[in-house]
Amino acid sequence: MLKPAPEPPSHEITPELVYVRRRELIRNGARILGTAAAVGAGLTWLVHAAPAPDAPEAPAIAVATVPPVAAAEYDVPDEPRTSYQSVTTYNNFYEFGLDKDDPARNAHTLQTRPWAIEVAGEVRQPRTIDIDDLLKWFPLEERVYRMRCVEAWSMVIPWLGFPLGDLVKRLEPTGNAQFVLTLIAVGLYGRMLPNQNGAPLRLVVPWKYGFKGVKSIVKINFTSTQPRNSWQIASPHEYGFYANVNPAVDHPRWSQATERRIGELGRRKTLPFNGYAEQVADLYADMDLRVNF
Ligand SMILES: Nc1nc2c(c(=O)[nH]1)N[C@H]1C(S)=C(S)[C@@H](COP(=O)(O)O)O[C@H]1N2
Ligand SMILES: [Mo]
Repeated sequence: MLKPAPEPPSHEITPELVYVRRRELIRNGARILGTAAAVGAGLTWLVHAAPAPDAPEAPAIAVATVPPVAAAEYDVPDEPRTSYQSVTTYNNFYEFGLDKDDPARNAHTLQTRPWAIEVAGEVRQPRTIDIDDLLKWFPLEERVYRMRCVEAWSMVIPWLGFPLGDLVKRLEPTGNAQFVLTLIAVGLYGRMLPNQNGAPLRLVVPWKYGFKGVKSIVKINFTSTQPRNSWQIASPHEYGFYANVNPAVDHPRWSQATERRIGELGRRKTLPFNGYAEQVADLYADMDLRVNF
């Protein structure tokens, strides 16, 4: 059974982040539009990063340069958003327990400050970055994505974050990397990311099963060889490297043809690439997706 969303503790809202982003907002607004009026317009975005109807009142994250309304290509307009309560109390975060309500109960023990991210591997300059420095690098934008867990349940979540591609460019890997649609999330529903959802930094790859969405990232390692992920190591015949959402390829223990959308009765048909085929299917055009699951 789901517990009600806990009141956000005041430390969840990082004052430094809000302060820093407000300054950045003013700077970006000035740079991009060059007028005092534009700066004023920017400041209004700060206050209407709309929280969920059922989200407890809390200051919104400052959103610089991109209005906190998902652009059409990053929205799921015909499918209702999963409630804030469900998004933050029905979680997979095995470090904090195996039941769905364990992370919401236990993740308060996660200390998200200080927080360092190690950048290693085939990159111009291996180094360690402090989360509060990294958070100043990019404007935040809202993207509403479907999320489909390999366990055949799904949600629709309004994330707040920045494109992984922008981060990768800034880290200067020596090889060529290409990223479509992929977001690094630092918030959801216009608020700071709760610990149970992977604070302070979490990957969102909407066309892949949820287990590719690494929570609470501490290291980014650029490699030229395909790494093995934890779930592959745990059970390679059940969880593959690609992990593309695919209704035609069943999990060995259950069908992937349909899914339970949290908060809805009945089931929905699972869409190829979780509904993002138009954007990403060509990346896998030459692949046998039964072998490369
Ligand atoms: N570090 C870590 N990240 C993780 C997991 C985990 O157990 N540990 N579970 C994954 C799985 S299986 C899913 S479905 C999503 C769930 O994200 P949510 O709880 O924010 O909905 O997180 C993914 N990221
Ligand atoms: Mo999952």
